[in-house]
Amino acid sequence: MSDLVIDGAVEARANVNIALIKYWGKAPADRPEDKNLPAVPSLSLTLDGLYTVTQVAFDPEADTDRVFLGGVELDAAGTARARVILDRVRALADVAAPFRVDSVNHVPTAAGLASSASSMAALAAASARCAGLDLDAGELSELARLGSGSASRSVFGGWVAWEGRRAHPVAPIDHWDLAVVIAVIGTGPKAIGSRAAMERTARTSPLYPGWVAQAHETFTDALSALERRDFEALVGAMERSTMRMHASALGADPPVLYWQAASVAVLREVERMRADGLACGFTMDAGPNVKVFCAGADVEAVSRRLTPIPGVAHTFVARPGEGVSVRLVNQERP
Ligand code: 2P0
Repeated sequence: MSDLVIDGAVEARANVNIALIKYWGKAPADRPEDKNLPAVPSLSLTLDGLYTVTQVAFDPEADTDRVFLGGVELDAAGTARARVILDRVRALADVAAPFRVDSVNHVPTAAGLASSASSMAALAAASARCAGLDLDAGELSELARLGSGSASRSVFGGWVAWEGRRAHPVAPIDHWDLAVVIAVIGTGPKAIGSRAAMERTARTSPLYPGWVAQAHETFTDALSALERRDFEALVGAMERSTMRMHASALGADPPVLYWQAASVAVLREVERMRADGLACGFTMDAGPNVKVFCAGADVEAVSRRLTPIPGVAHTFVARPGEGVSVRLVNQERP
């Protein structure tokens, strides 16, 4: 039996991350602990200032887990997603008591950055510690992955690779002074969520096997470019991964198209900036927003070029950030 932290709560804070080399598609899962195993390796940068703070405590009075986001209790589907992690923590710690989870996202909804990575990484770290588990970062990454695949990467700061069961850090925050300018684009019709979209792509797109077949080479190209700080090679690999991910999704039945006209306008402006000698490169995820990587010193020049584009609501800048952190709260007994 574990050394339970039952007289207080544990608080964890985790940042979102952005993938340069994309996770899109899962390996088959036979056991609960095989959930969200990726079909392809991915590479990400954890971002500063866009994060989730989550408090977890045991709630022996309750008969089931209760999960609150921004003070509002989640419905059964939302709670079920968190429970995948909570059930695993209970199994590892050999405890049965329900948890109470209070989570707040500091990721603007309009930012178009999925908060599932930061939420599930924070939930994994807080609940494991609350149950007295002393997991190392790799074990925590595996636990976070059960809630959301991309959460496996948010456990670590800086540049992170994810292959197989867990992610691992590949370069620290100060390895390279790069930043991301995010062009927020009006949402248009409601997009299909990434979990359903990648499942549909894998099941119905004739382009999916091609996506999987090229993924490892694109990933190793990006790792090598990152190691030698070769910006052109890094954004080349990032843009190939982005376009091939979206191409595989376009081939699904029915097709998955995340782009708006303004998304394409931003991609064209990236081409023009490069032609003008301003080094930058784009990526896109499961939505219309475009994220443009550039040198830290060039964020204002890039923002000035993206902000006036029709259909771009606004831009904001994100820089490399830390991995998950945990602290105990309310430890004193009454
Ligand atoms: C990524 N995305 O690598 C890719 C690129 C979206 C596009 O990881 O089903 O929310 O929870 O494992 O992690 C978003 O997918 O999916 C994602 P699940 P997740 O960032």
